[in-house]
Amino acid sequence: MYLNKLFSLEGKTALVTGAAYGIGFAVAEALAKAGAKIAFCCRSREHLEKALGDYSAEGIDARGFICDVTDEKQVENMLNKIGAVDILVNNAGIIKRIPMTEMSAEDFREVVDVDLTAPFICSKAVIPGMIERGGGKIINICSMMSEIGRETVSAYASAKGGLKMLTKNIASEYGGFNIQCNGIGPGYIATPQTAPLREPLPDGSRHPFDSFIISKTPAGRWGEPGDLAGAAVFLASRASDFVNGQILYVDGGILAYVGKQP
Ligand code: NAP
Ligand code: GCO
Repeated sequence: MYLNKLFSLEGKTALVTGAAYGIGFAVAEALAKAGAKIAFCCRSREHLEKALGDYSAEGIDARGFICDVTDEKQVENMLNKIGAVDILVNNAGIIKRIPMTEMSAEDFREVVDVDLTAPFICSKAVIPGMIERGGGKIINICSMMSEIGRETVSAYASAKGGLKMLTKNIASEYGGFNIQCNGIGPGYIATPQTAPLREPLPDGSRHPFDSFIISKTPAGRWGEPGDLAGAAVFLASRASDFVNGQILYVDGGILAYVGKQP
């Protein structure tokens, strides 16, 4: 009973961006199962239709919208249709794996636009309503790359590092209005975004990056989108009312580990 009350999202409306599949879908599913009403968006009509069927198969009555979150007008129109948002999850994100010296400024800007500017646009749009209603929750989906880098992901790491700081800044600027803004830093999670890193080689052997991640993760496996459910419900619920500006890494221990000894 006590735990139900602490983690219940009954009566709350959550907007999860980019939740047609992958991490966003799993987070929206978890929030719905904790009692929240779900609104989600994505860019493709095909993804939207499929997702509506997938939510419905889980017994979730989700409202879906076509909305590119980098476009302020589209975000505004979507929010007018949704009404009050108590929980915003900035999940929509893209990655371009290109060595930095070969990457165009245009490609770099596109990644920053989706992964950093869009969370600014969506948060900016819901904060006034949250203030009016006495509070709210914003969860930014960050990354290992909010802390560490690697070859080919300069734009993504720059955006996700920036998203960590946007998280801390929203917490600093609006914490006094009972708004908690925290991040979740997923480790390597098996979704379409990371599928190219897991694709078996032509001879059927494991992709070297796949083996690398398993050896680099103390849990010894890739994460599943559902691994993020607990952190999402915690950060969306009153259980986290005095937690603000934090990034909760859900990574099977990667960030704690120096790597397997040779
Ligand atoms: P994904 O499988 O590629 O799914 C991305 C979702 O975002 C899709 O629903 C996509 O639908 C939507 N989307 C992309 N750009 C959008 C835009 N401009 N406006 C609205 N929707 C948009 O990605 P994922 O792996 O689930 O990752 C979700 C988030 O977690 C991302 O921010 C990612 O960087 C982060 N993350 C992922 C991992 C991982 O290992 N997978 C680890 C750490 C962090 P449409 O294509 O229809 O728009
Ligand atoms: C990559 C990956 C990562 C993950 C994730 C790690 O190419 O290294 O795609 O960046 O998606 O964000 O937390």
